[in-house]
Amino acid sequence: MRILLSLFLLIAVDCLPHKVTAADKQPNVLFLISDDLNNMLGCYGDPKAKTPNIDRLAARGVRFDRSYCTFPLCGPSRNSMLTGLYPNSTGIQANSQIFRQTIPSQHSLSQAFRLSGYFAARIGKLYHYNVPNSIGTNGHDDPGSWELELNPAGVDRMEHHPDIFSLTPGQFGGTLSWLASPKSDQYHTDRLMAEDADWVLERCAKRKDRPFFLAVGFFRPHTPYVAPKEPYFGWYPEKEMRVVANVQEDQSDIPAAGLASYKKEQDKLTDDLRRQSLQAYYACISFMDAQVGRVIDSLDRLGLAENTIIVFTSDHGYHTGEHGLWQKMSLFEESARVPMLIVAPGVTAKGGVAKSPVSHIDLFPTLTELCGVNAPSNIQGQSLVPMLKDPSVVGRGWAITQVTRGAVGPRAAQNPNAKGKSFFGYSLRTPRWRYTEWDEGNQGRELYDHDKDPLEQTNLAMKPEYAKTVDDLSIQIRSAAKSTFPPSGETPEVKTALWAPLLTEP
Ligand SMILES: [Ca+2]
Ligand SMILES: [Ca+2]
Repeated sequence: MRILLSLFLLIAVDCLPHKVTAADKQPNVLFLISDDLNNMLGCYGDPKAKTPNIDRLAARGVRFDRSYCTFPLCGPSRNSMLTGLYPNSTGIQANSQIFRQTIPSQHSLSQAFRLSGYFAARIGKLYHYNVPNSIGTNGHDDPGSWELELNPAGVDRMEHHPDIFSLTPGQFGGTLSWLASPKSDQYHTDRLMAEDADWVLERCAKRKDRPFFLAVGFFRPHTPYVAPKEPYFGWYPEKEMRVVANVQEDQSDIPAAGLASYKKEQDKLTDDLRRQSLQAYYACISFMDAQVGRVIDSLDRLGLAENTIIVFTSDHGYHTGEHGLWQKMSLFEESARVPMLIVAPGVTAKGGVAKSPVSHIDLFPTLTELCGVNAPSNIQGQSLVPMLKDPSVVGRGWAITQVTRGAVGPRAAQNPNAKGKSFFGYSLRTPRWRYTEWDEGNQGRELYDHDKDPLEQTNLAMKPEYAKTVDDLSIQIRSAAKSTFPPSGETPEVKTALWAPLLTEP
């Protein structure tokens, strides 16, 4: 009888509503992402950047020192990161598209959390937006990814457009452009988003029985570089801004494809404009940093921090004159590298630094593992949980970034005037080397030794003494590139039309 009773109790205990008990303990996720932000941050060693809030976040968890995007452009990178699939598997290799146009039944990151019972909310830019015109709308968003979406628009979108300086007057989305705004933080979009985040977190704090996934996508420092003049522009006196020297000499050993992200309008840059541009970019980073600080403060004030995983990253890197390049779409370190900080209470060592190369593709399996959420079986990254526990763990040991040259795939169809043959460049980053092949080597190769040449000034690919290194890395990059495709080996096609929301002229 006693045995029977014990058995009954065991079964009864086993039948308790596990889901509720587990959900109680499932951590929340606060996913913070900045737009067009490179590693010009205090915690990554930048001598000028004033980023005290991102720096203190880094001190709370693990800073990934060699983290890379899969494609240095908003749309392809974000679709890849948020599906856990490389651009060759999402089929999204241009802006203004969403993976529902190619692989509609794939579950996105926040959707996987929703399917596990999480409340998932988005504030600002997670998928692609036309910046600045689509600020204040849903952009090219995925409605299935969120239960709540908030799209504030501040003076940067609503009032300042006529006053913005641009290399091409009237254009300031893809063109270098900036404005020191006379309006203080509280009038700007990114600040309004931080206030919305506070409001959402207050709601979440009242519902501790339901874990949350809150994603906040800041628009700065994407062009136009608009931030409050005071204090941020004042922190970076124009005369103290650097201008990259010896560009012509540096460019002499770079294949044409490696420099093809240069835009003709950038011929208009004088050294004064280069300094002003850098001042404005830094000012936007510090303004965005202040908003990150507000969101972290809200999390702390509401008592949510001890059970909330925090991620901070950017969608890709950014050039500020290195190799004569500006903005994105190159395969150099500045464009491929991204900041990546992860704070996982009870898991991460405080102030840890992981040096082995990792990728955005790794965020999906990391977050689902930390939260006990089911991930789709076809995602392509590695879990970073072992590196969070011990930052010296090597993991996969490399990261691959790709980019298009000419027009490829659906873009070519839209742009019949595109000249010449289109092709891909792939770049592999190992702890020591950056190795790049343009059109499988037909349009050039680049090899940089980061042990001796962290600024990638000397291309070693054609030097006889590096022939063996090039051969080895060429085999490795082909194998890595192959792993970015779906099992079919075919990149899915974009099947439905494009759209671009515009707040003021719908
Ligand atoms: Ca971007
Ligand atoms: Ca060079």
